[in-house]
Amino acid sequence: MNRLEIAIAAAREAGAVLRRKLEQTRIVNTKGPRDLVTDADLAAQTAILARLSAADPEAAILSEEGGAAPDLDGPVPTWVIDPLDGTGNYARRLPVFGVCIALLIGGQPELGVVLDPLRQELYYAERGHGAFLQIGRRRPQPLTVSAVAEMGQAVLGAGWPREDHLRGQAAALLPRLGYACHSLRLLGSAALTLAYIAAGRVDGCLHLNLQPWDVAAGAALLREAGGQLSDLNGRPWQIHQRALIASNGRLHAELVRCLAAD
Ligand code: 2AM
Ligand code: CA
Repeated sequence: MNRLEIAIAAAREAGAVLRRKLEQTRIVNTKGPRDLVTDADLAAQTAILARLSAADPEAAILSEEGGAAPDLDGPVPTWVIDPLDGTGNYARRLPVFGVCIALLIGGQPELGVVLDPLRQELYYAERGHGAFLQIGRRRPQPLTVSAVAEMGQAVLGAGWPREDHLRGQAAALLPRLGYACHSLRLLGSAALTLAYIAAGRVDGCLHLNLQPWDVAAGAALLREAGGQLSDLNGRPWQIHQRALIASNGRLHAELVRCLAAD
């Protein structure tokens, strides 16, 4: 198996765990204000770690739910995983959540996999080889971002931060997007929002406090699907930044301008 196949197999195993546990999931911990962990996050993580460490023992691993934090910028290939992106949705049985697995080398995503286990939608990309969506066992289809070039026609995703001070910033910024765009969607899963931009379903998004595991896989998808990622000032995305603007590329400059307006 090559690394993409390993990542896909691990994501499918975690997805099966999430499907199985959905109806009887329990909140086992509260990591911080408004930050939950369920037994399903942990069980899905266990499945992924077992698969990755057996199949790729040389690589380092960064996972949301624990373990040491490896150096993401170094030359050692590093798996960056979020066993469950959208835990808040999952705990409420809102059917918008996903499994994210990416491989980083030197801070750059080499490949990324996002799986929506309820819809059996598998999004994957490898650097230089394009991005694809496989639904069920059907033939994978290449992904391309939307052609929407005007804010007035754009459907935009956004996150609602957990931290009070970032809520203030979000409350100041979101109305700017909300007035300018066609409509807003707060989906509750940053990774699926990025996958949807790669698939042309959503045209752009704003998130103010993402972690590497929320965004690494989606960044791999978006780059291969022709999208763009940056910080709030339009500077090229890098793995350690918290705030993210992502788009189909055509809208990017306008998004940056709209958010910078005073
Ligand atoms: P999680 O479910 O894996 O924690 C919610 O808007 C989305 O942003 C989810 O993808 C959530 O990931 C992610 N997120 C991560 N850290 C966050 C934070 N501090 N505040 C809000 N959302 C966060
Ligand atoms: Ca998570």
